[in-house]
Amino acid sequence: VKARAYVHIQALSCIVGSKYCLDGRDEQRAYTVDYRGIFKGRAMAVVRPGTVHEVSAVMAYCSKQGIAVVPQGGNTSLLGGAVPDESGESVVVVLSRLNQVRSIDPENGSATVEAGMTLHAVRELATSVGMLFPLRIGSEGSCQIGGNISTNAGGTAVLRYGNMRDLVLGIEAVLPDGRIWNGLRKLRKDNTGYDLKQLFIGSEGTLGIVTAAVLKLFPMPKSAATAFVALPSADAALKLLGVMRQRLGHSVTTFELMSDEALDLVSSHLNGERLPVDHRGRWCVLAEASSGDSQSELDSALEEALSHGMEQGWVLDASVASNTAQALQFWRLREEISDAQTRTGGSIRCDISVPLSDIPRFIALASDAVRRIAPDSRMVVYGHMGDGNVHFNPLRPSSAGSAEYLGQYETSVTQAVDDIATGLEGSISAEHGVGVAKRDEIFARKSEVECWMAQRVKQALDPYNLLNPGKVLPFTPQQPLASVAAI
Ligand code: LAC
Ligand code: ZN
Repeated sequence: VKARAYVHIQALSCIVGSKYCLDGRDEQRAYTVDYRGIFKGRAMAVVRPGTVHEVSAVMAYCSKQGIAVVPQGGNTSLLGGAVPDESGESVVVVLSRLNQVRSIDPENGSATVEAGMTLHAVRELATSVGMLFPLRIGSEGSCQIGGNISTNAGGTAVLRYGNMRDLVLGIEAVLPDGRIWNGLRKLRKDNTGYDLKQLFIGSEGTLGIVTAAVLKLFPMPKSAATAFVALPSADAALKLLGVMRQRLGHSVTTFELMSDEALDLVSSHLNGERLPVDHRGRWCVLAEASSGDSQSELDSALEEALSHGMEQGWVLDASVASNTAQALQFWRLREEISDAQTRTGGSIRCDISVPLSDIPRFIALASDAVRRIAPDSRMVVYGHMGDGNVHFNPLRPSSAGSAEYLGQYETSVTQAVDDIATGLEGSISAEHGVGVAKRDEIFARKSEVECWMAQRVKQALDPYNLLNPGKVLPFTPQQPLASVAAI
């Protein structure tokens, strides 16, 4: 086995250069373990190709040799979708060196970029031509466009601009046999058959390796207004959102809900940072509006919506940021929650969505269910309420150890929370995807016909199960090459 691996490593080094073919355990670690240190795999080699042709050559070689390939972007996945399994037999293909801007066309409202550009770099690129690339997630400094596409990333501007799927016009991908598909179209209309790029969006690298994409750019809003609001209940938050949408229409860009336990956690993580509101209820909301109108028009529309909320008793207190620095301070309280959880340890992470109107009901039912199973849990609940999506993440009481709490409750709490979401016709993975962590549970909950269709798509594009095996779909052992040849 060792001799065989040696031959493969030599061949891969010839393609990408020995400097970019890592075979030592230590130098591989940043790519074989996820950033939270929860999913730990091993690889035969980690390769870092510099061009799409090198990606293609690596994939063609691995395909001929029957070697599994795990594509990886910024390695910020929460569900283990981007790291290899423990067999040590797969090759991790890291896209970070494919980080060039291929072209930018402000008049068409599009930019063609390679998969390894960080989201931050793409947002800066758009800004440099006076435009906006609206995807916004906390990991923007590390996560990469290819990963954003492969996981159909969501985040905090979906309410206004949609998920990643809505932001992609075209794709270039390397297929499991190594061929390159150039689907880098810059069109807003193209009804010429199956929309094949959709197969690569959200399929977590199981059907092809995304190497470049044409992204939509938007006019940069002229004004933005950010509010931090305290509310007595999730139901009040729903009502406030309704009023904001009535008064501000499409300008409502962000509507993020946070429970008091989530805010306690993040504020201690930020060394006791004070909240922008004096009167705290059970919940807070970070709301942002942005538009092409003047700042004063936007401000007064937001103030009106908040005053109306106060009169109705839905709003207990509200603070509107008076400058960008203050807005960023509000944002930090929201965006640091996930990291605060990672550092604290002992979070059961459920990422659910239900029809927006059912969010308060979901939260009430799920909180009751968790209290029955694990009574002292802290209800760290936060997320993208405007999209009907909350991260419902019960946290260990401070008296309990992380491993102890997770060992005792993770499975039963997850099942209970997911059952409630399912009962409300919701999703048990709204934006974090499948990876390995959610794979079996998701498949067990889907209908036979849906599982059949997914398996057939996989078989059609990747008949030998070489691309990211064991992710998204139930694990099926790889076919040996002998039977491959016979097919
Ligand atoms: C967030 C990540 C965890 O919303 O999805 O912060
Ligand atoms: Zn989120």
